[in-house]
Amino acid sequence: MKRILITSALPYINGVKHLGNLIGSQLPSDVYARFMRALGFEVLFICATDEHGTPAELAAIEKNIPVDDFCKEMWSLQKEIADHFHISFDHFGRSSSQQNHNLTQHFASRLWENGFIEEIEEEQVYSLDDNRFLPDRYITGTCPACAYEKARGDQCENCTKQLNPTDLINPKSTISGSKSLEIRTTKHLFLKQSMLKDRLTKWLDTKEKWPLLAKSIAKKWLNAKEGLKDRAITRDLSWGIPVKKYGSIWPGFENKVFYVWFDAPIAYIAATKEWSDEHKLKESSWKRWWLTDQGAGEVSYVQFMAKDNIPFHTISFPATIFGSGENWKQVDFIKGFNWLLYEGGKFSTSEKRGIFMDKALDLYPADYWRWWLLANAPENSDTDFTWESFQSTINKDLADILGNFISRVSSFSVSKFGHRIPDNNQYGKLEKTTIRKIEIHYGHLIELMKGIEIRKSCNELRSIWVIGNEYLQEAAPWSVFKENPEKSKMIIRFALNLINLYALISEPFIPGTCKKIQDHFQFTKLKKFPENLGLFLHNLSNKHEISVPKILFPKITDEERSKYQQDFSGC
Ligand code: B3M
Ligand code: ZN
Repeated sequence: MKRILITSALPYINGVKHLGNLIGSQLPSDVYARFMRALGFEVLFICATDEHGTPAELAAIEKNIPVDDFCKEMWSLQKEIADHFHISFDHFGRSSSQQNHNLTQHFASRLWENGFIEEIEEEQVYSLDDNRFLPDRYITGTCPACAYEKARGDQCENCTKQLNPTDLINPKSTISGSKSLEIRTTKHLFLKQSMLKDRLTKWLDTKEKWPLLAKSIAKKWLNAKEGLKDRAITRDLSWGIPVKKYGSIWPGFENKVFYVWFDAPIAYIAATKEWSDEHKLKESSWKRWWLTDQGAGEVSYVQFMAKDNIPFHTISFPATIFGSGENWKQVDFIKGFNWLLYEGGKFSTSEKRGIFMDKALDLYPADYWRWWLLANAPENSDTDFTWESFQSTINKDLADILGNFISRVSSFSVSKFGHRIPDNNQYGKLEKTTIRKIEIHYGHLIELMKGIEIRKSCNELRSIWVIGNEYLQEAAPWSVFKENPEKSKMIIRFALNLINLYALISEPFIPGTCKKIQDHFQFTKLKKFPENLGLFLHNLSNKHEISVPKILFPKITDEERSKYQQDFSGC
């Protein structure tokens, strides 16, 4: 497999995302994309905003602007923030694009043709004052089981009982607070997933290598006691993709749109087409990533997402693809993430608890956040962000280990040998054993990244940085200098080569800093990682100019830590 298609779950449009969202998909997918590019794979890295559905409508109403203007504004804000976090998307599209309208309607038509869509009449709560049908979770009332007063129409948060809106005592609309509700019948399209159960099961059985999280969630749904449920793929809303069949409005669905979870995954494909349209490429350039009979057979497709998104990606979207009867690429590997907690509790937008992506960048450079989040990625269980941990990780790993190495080496070099790189490259035994040690960890790092083991990869990278410090300690150029200045030249030259290596291979993790280091020392920005470390560590030439960079990672002080702990603890 020489080509890798990578998608990050689409951030929902209704607001700026928090750090938990960042580590749940965009950030790990970025590290993976960068690393795979550096290994020489042809990578296409796609994301988009997920723009439809009731929460988007409500957020726009709150801001008092039309929902399409709201989405446009939020899309550019989210794109800008992703850029500041150095997320290297090849394209950041929008689920509301024309391309996605066309494709979503295309999929629905194909599913209909193949008998996987059924029209079903349902009873649903209609709010007279809001003038609309209410989605279950926009109805609250008293739980019949535990008397909790704020139970939602889909579930009671207090006793976890699954509810129907009609179970609630004293139901009201959460949008307006109105109690003038009535039951009306409405017609929806249902995707008959149950008909595809065997096909899905067989397909999932071939995914032995998937992480447990993704597989177990998928299996749970497939093998649910009540069977695999068919899903409504339309909604009584105005904001969304119009329900069309073969290009014209689906009779009876004039005032309805497709359900956001039907069109959102299709937007992975549509955003790829957006990318190709934007760059005025041939049709074949996006199709070779998505259609197995047009080149996508040799693509490895990897999706990144938080655990709550897994059912839609392992059941509903694959069912849509299978049901179309066309040669669309199915996902090969799903990397799912658990929750990031904030100081022992949940991140909460409404309670202003936790750190949001825009605020984070006001406090510290993107790489501080990237490093902490990656080194602590919630891969095997939920993980707690604490300010203590953030402070100690950044101060230790980035400031004391990596930053300190670079500043010690460069300042010694400048003070003893001036602004040219010292010219002795006759490495001795210690240098050779150091290279061998690094080679071992580098090999692990590559294997771990190929398997998308983010935390473990960070450990390997950190070990490679530590080896530099240990080398310096043992080689002790400052004492060697007194008796043997030639040898200390060699030591420093080797150490400067290590800096060159660090700036290259740390790039997927902390790209902002690595670029800074490369610019400062005028290192060549190679696109690919070296295959032979021994050779690479001889790369710097005599002409190289050396000076001491400004402190790369100012430490996080106790005062800062306790101030921010206060500031972000919520209202
Ligand atoms: N928009 C993520 C969320 O808001 C959701 C992902 C869609 S991926 C197709 O939970
Ligand atoms: Zn209850």
